Amino acid sequence: MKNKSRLYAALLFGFVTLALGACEKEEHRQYDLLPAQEEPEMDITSSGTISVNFDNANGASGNEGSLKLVDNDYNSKFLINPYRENLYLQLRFPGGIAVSAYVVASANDAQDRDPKTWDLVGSNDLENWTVIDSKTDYMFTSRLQKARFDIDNSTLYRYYRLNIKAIRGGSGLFQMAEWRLIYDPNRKTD
Ligand SMILES: [Ca+2]
Repeated sequence: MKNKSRLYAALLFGFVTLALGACEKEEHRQYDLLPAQEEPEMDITSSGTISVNFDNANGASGNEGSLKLVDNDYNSKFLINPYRENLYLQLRFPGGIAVSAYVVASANDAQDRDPKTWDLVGSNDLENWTVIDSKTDYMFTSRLQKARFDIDNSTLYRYYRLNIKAIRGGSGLFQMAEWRLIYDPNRKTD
C-alpha cells in the first residue's frame, strides 16, 4: 500500500513536471511568434507651451483662459469676446517634432462660437510658416465633439499654430474646448 502511494506520488510529480515543462515551452513558442510591435502614438500636447495672440479678458489662467485649450479636460474651454479674424493658438515645443494628427474639440454650448475655417501651420523660426492642413467651413455636429484630423506631415517643427480664420457664427464670440497634437513614433521624418 505504501509503495503504491509512493508510486502515485512519483507519477503525480512526474506529470506536474511534464506539464510545467510543456507550459514553459509553449510560452517560449508564443513569444517567438509575436510580430514586431509598433510603438503606440503619443499625445504630445503636454510637452508644449500654449500661447494665443488674443486671450480671454481674465487672462490665460482665467476660468475660460487659453490654458483651458490644453488641460485635457473637454468640459473646460477657451473663450474670447469678440472673435478676431487673425486669432491664432500656438504650441511651442522644446525641440522639433513631426505632428501626425490633431484634435479640435467643440465646447459645451453656442455652436455659433465654433471654429469653422482654419489652417494648421508649422515653423522653426516664428517667421516662415508652412501650411500643414486646412479646413474650410467645417461644421461640428455636436457639443463637446472631438474632431480628429490625420495629416501627412514628416517635417519637424518647434512651433505649431492653429490659425482660426473664421467662426461658424461669422462674428461674435469664439470658443473651443481642446486642441491636442498627436505624434506617431513609427512614421519616418525628414
Ligand atoms: Ca479644455
